[in-house]
Amino acid sequence: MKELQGSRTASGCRFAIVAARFNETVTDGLLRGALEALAEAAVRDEDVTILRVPGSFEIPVAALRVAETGEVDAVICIGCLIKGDTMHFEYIAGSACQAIANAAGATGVPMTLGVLTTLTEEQAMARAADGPDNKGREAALAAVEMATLFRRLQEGAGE
Ligand code: DLZ
Repeated sequence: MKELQGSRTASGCRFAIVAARFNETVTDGLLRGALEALAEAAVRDEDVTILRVPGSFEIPVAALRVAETGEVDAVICIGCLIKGDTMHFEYIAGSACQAIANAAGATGVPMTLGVLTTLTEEQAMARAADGPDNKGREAALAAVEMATLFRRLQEGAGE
């Protein structure tokens, strides 16, 4: 029997972060959390590419494009949808999350979800605050685990 799992450190792995500008105060907090987590995981700055997109609706296509380059081990998706801000909340949230999952499935590149969907700005700010509960941080940790899991799978593929 063989059991594989990812690691908490990912030196040598390359990551893309696709970050929406809409609700920028929140997404900047999520981005900060993601970058801190990658640094703690021994990921070098030169192995991180940040793609800024206008809003959450544009995240999936950017994530797909960067994954298709074959130059990243995982993509961290960062955005913030606040229900009060948009009549399209459910539509954008549902389609963006589904399209991110589709892009991951289509490319085989792990894509992790740091896209907040909250009822209020206060809830969003709380999830983007510095500290262990920052959702950008959580998305980056998941990306580290998936990237290293797939590297190990690749290394063992010839066995
Ligand atoms: C238009 C819009 C609205 C109303 N609300 C949000 C939001 O809460 N969070 C977000 O990330 N983006 C929002 N957008 C922008 C859309 O995601 C998209 O960028 C535009 O509709 C242009 O395609």
